[in-house]
Formats: sequence, C-alpha cells, structure tokens
Amino acid sequence: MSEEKEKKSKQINFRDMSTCEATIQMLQKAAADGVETAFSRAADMKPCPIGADAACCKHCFMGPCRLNSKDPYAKVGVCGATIDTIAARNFARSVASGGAAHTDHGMGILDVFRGVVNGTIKEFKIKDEDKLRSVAASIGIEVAGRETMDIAKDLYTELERTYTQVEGEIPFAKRVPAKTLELWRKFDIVPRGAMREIMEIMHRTHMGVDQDYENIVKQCSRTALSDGWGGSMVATELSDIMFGTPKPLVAGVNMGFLKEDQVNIIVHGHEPLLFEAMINAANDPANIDKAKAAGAQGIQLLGMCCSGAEVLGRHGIPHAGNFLSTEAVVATGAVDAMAVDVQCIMQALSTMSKCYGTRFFTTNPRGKIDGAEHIEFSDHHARECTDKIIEMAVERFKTRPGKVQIPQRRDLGIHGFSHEYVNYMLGGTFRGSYTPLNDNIINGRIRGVAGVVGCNNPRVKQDFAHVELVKELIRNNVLVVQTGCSQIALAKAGLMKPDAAVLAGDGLQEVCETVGMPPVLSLGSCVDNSRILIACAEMVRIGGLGSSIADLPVAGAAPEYYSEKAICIGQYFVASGVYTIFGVTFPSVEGTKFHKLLFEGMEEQGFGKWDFAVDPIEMAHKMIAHIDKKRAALGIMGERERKLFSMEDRRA
Ligand code: XCC
Repeated sequence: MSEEKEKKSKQINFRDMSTCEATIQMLQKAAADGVETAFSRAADMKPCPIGADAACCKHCFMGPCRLNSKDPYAKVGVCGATIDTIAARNFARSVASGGAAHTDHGMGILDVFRGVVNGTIKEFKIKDEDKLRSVAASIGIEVAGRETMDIAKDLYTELERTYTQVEGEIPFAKRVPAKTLELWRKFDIVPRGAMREIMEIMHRTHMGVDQDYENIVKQCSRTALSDGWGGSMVATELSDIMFGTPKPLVAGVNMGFLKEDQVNIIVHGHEPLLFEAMINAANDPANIDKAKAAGAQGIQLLGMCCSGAEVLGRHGIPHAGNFLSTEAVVATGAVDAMAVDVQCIMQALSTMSKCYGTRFFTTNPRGKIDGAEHIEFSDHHARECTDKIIEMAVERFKTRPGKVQIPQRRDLGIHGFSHEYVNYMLGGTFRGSYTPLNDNIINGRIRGVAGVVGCNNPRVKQDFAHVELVKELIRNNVLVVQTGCSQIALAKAGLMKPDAAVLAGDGLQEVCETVGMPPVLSLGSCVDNSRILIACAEMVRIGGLGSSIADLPVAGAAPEYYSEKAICIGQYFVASGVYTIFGVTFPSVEGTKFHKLLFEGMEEQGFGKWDFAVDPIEMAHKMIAHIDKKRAALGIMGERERKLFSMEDRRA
C-alpha cells in the first residue's frame, strides 16, 4: 500500500468498525504491517450515492444514465426509463445474480448426487437414508417397501426439474402451504425451473423489454422463489442426505482455534463438497504423518463464512470467523493454507496471503483469482485436490515465519439445529412435532419467531447490529433462528449456549429451560435459509397460527447485508409472506412507486413486506410490532398462561 494510504490506515480506530475482538487485534496488526483490508479500503472509498439509491442505469450504452434521488421524477433516462423502471431493473438483476449463486451451488450438489446415485462418485455416499425417504415422500415419490437407491434415482430425476423445467411448478412447490401457493398461482409467480426464471429476468431487464415496475417485481418474486423453494432447498436437502442432517453439538467459533503447533488450513466459500473432502483428507493417517514429519502436532481444519457454517453444525469443525474476518485471520500468520471455492471470497485475499506467506488456493473452475494458485477440485477425484492442498500447507508450516500471533478467543456454543431436530427436540421421538412451539406461541410465552441472517458489511460496525438486534428480540420473548455470518456473530457473543436463556424474557426463558435449548438457534449456511421456509410451512400445517405463511407471527432481518444473495433471500421471504427488514442501505428511493410496492403494496396483495432500519433496536421493535400485528389478527394477544407443555391439555 502507498505511504499515504498506510498513514491513513494506521489512523483508523478499528474499534469503531468491529465488535469482534480477535478481528480488531488482527486489523491493527495488518495496519501496523502496512497491509490494507476491506475496512481500510471502505474508509478510503465513499459509496457512490447515485448507485446506492439504485438511481443509476447502466444496462445499455446510451448511458450510464443518472437520476436524482432527491427529485426522482424530474428526469428519465435517455430511453425514457423512469426511476421506477430503473430501480426495479437494478433490483431484479441483484435477485438474478443472488438466485443464480444459490441455485448454481445447489446444482453442484445435485451433480454429486447424480454421481453417487449412478455409482461414478465414490468419495461421497448416502449418509442419511431417513432423510432421503422423507424428502422423497414430501414431493410425492413412493417410498414404502422400496430400495434406497431406487428412491434416490427418482429423487434425482424429480429434483433436476428444479433447474431445468420449462413449464409447470417446481417439485418443492408441493411443500408450500395451500393458501400461500394459491396466492402465488393467482399472481402467476409459482416458479418453473430456476434456469428459465433467471434467463427470463435477464431478458426482461434488457433495454426495451419490461418497463413496468410491477411486472418486473413479479418476476423478481418468481425468480427468488425458485431459489428459496428451489435451488437453495435442493442444496440443503441433498447435503443433509449425503453428508448428514445436523444435530446439535458443542462447537467452537473464533480465531483462537488456530493452533500454533499444527498445520492450520482454512476452507472458505460456500459449497460443502470441498470441505467434506478436506475433512476426509485431514483425517487420513498418511496426511497426518506428513504433518508430523514436518514437526507439527497434526492438522487443524477451520471453516469461514458459509462453508464453515455448514460443517460447524454438521461435524463440529471449528469456525474461524465471518465474512469481515476472512482477511484479518490471514494476518495471524498462522494460516498455512486457505482453500476457497465460490462466493464471498474477497479478491484481496490473494494479495493478503502473499503478505503473510499463506498458501492461497482457488479450487473451483467457476472461481479463479488472479494471483492465486488454482488446484481444481473434481467431484470424481476429490482427494487429488485436497491431498495436494494439505501437502502445500505442510510445506508452508515447515517454512512458517517464526512469529505468529493468534488472538486467544474461543467461543463455545451449540450448533446444528435442523428442521428435523427441532421437530424431535420439541416433541420427542414418538410425537415429534412443532405442536409445542405453536402452543407456546399461542399461549404467549413465545411472542413469535425471527430469522436473523446474512452478512457483514464494512459500511457498518462488524457484528454490532446482529448482536444488539438479537439480544433485543430475545429479551422480548422472540425466539431467534439464524444462518450464515449472522449466526457466527451471535456465536462469538456467546448467545448459542443454553445459559444465554437468562438474557431472554421470562416466557422464552421458561421454554428454553424446559427444553434445554438456547434462545438463538443456529441452522447453518445461507442456502439453509430454506430450513426456515420449511419451519414456517410446518408451523402453518400444525395449525392454530393461520392458514398461510403471511398469517404467522414471524419476521426476518439481515441487518448487515452486503451481498446480492441477501436481496434474493429477502425477496423470497417477502414473496413467501414474511415481513423482512434490512439494514445498511436499501437499493430504492423512498417515495417512489417501486419503493412503495416493496414496502407496502406487496403486503396489501397478501405477501410479506420489505422494511428498512439502520439502528438494531429500532429494527427489533419494527419486527416486534409486525409480530404483534399478526398476533392481534390471530386473536392471540391476550394474557399469558403460566402452564408449560401441559400433556393434559394436549390429550384434551
Ligand atoms: Fe456471509 Fe454466505 Fe453473506 Fe457471504 S453471503 S457474507 S452471510 S458467507 Ni450468504
């Protein structure tokens, strides 16, 4: 970095930019070492105000056209496009890109499932047969008396339609509550295959095609739903089938899980395939011997971002940190190798790794980075890639610069709540059911359920909004479920332990203590937001809380999002009926018709709605107000009853 930049970055008070102690320490170290990070780059570069309001159109070369968000209807683009068309098109392109990321991830998992089913892939297998059967049955595949592999073949054929089907509804539409599905049909937004929906959105947003913001938003919903109830759901369900459905386990988060005397390898990105193969490789005695021969005690694998979130819950592999810690962790000098696949991988990691001697590997043909070493991961020969990475990491360990600096923070918590486990946890083996959850919402011990998910963004203080929002929600008896980088923020804050129940309001606390669960449940990666959709569908099916997802006293939030995937996730939650609030910034201009459609109109049509707030406490109270509105509509705003899980009542 230039001298001037170095001076500036040394002046940054990183405590104003993050609440993660380990990250702050490493950011200070990087600045002292003269190495820049996203934090220093963000401090050095203001966001473009026109782009931030989505008032810039660059979809053709008569422009780029810039409208004035202070007076949005004063001007139109060269072609005559209004602010509503421009903002809706920009929003739609984010939905398409975000949806493509998740559905392509799901497709990668489907490719492996096909190899497992037809016997060409030996590295992976069907690990959870019960889950295979229940997923197959949920979409109408006959399972009784059939061989596992026969069911798996049928399931593959069905699920492929999630991507390729040119007409008709995607398979998981069968899981959607009837009244919600009816609304989708009325608005003609039941998704066909994701490939078709994404192609169509790209076509419609080309200059001169769809110039009606309402019509564009409809296609946003259809495309986003092909992610949530399509690509992402396939990714989650098939990953559970092949790698195991998560069950709660004690696992650790933070940089203190790097070990000075071990070969440390970080896997960062999203698809679980690389990580699963890496786990096999790191447990191979031959590779452990190589590490020992180099003077290490063993091999320490750690996850980051969503790759890490999946194996944290599935296998208890420690997690080094969320999105904004991915550069900071390299500054420890203790990372011998970082292997990445796709999504949320900052290009700067390549330079950063060079500064600290970390071996940095891209592994996916879809995600190469200038300056990184590429070792391609093949589903059919997974170990060739992972063994090579271990070999290089061991080499680096041998030549590791003497002094490493590992922040000694380790946060233990319970991770790995799947929909299946929640069912079991609440109802037990013989009466597994969401009934106790619904009962406790109806009797008011639990006010409602909130999904708090999503990224970090260097424009706001890392983890601050996640943690303060969740604390305020549980204090008000709202049960919180989490995915992605948000769940890592809360894990670092210690809220994924059962004893965090003391921070909850007395109703939620009582339920947590009875069941022995934390007030904040970690569900996995961003594609695992599909678990939240399934949970919502199950709450409707059990009864007592209305007949569509839009009736439920639930809300969603992404207080520190940065990614287009988050926009797509938000849109599929809203289209599914969920009130969804974002922080940081929102890509629309207040007061425009497009903005009003997202923030009011969709709710009037029977869907959920978008909302926005930067302050986490304000955000929490907006969510609670929505939950209370739904409770009032359901007629369950009354006094709380003090009896818990009464078997007598249930029998009656
Ligand atoms: Fe984290 Fe998924 Fe966001 Fe990326 S996008 S920053 S949650 S790793 Ni899902």
